[in-house]
Amino acid sequence: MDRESLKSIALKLEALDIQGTVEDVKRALNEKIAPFEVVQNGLSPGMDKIGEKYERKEYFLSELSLAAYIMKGAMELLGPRMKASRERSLGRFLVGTVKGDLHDIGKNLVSMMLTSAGFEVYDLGVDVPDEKFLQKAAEIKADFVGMSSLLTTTMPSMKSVIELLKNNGIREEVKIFVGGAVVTQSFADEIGADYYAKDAMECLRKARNSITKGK
Ligand code: B1M
Repeated sequence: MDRESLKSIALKLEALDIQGTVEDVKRALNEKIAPFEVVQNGLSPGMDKIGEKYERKEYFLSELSLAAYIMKGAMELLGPRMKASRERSLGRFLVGTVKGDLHDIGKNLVSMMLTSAGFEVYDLGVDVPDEKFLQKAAEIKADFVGMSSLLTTTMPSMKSVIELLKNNGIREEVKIFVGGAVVTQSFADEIGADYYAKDAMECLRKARNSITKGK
């Protein structure tokens, strides 16, 4: 039953059915499917199909935008269900999408998951200049700096942010996380990030583990 509900969400999103996607997400929540499951196994596969159709020129920028609009509406339903209250912060987690990149759905999901688990999240938004990461990390005394990139062309900014943190003496004070559709473990290793996470759940798990383990 769960699998069918999630498949239906993916198909409705792929078909850009606004009403249908929202209704299916509501139904899945009523069926007590975990919000993260809804994203991971319902909305995300739907988004992947949209990306594939865009590559085959069956969908264009207007369809990508509509898909993002539907996804954001669905996330508004899911967000409140992810919230949990914690008395103590697990650490200050600065997060943003790197310069030149406007994709924020995955980054917002990462923020939501971390917040609900008890991290104090500072979200810089999208198209964040390298210097802004540095300035905010210093200002809030961040424990974690997380960068998201969805475009091959914006990945190099992750490296330049790390260099900037290094040159300003705060690289060793923070744990650096990178992620996003185009990012890989080997890229993370190459640029000297501490952690790569393939999805928001893995980001949360690695951030939590790093607290007990150190770096
Ligand atoms: Co664009 N786009 N887009 N797009 N878009 C992609 C990324 C693309 C793969 C589509 C394709 O061609 N198949 C392609 C990039 C190709 C590449 O560089 N290799 C692409 C392109 C080319 C573009 C434009 C250049 C198109 C154009 O203008 N001609 C343009 C660029 C604009 C810009 O940023 N400067 C563009 C624009 C857009 C929209 C604005 C229309 C819209 C984004 C709206 C928004 O985000 N507010 C959009 C969308 C929706 C997509 C696709 C279809 C879906 C992305 C998404 O939201 N996925 C995407 C295709 C795809 O990825 N399959 C595509 C769902 C989301 C939950 O997944 O963001 O990957 P994701 O996040 C995951 C993980 O990656 C991870 O956790 C999340 C899951 O739990 N994660 C992290 C993400 N950040 C993390 C950070 C972490 C850890 C994990 O640590 C800090």
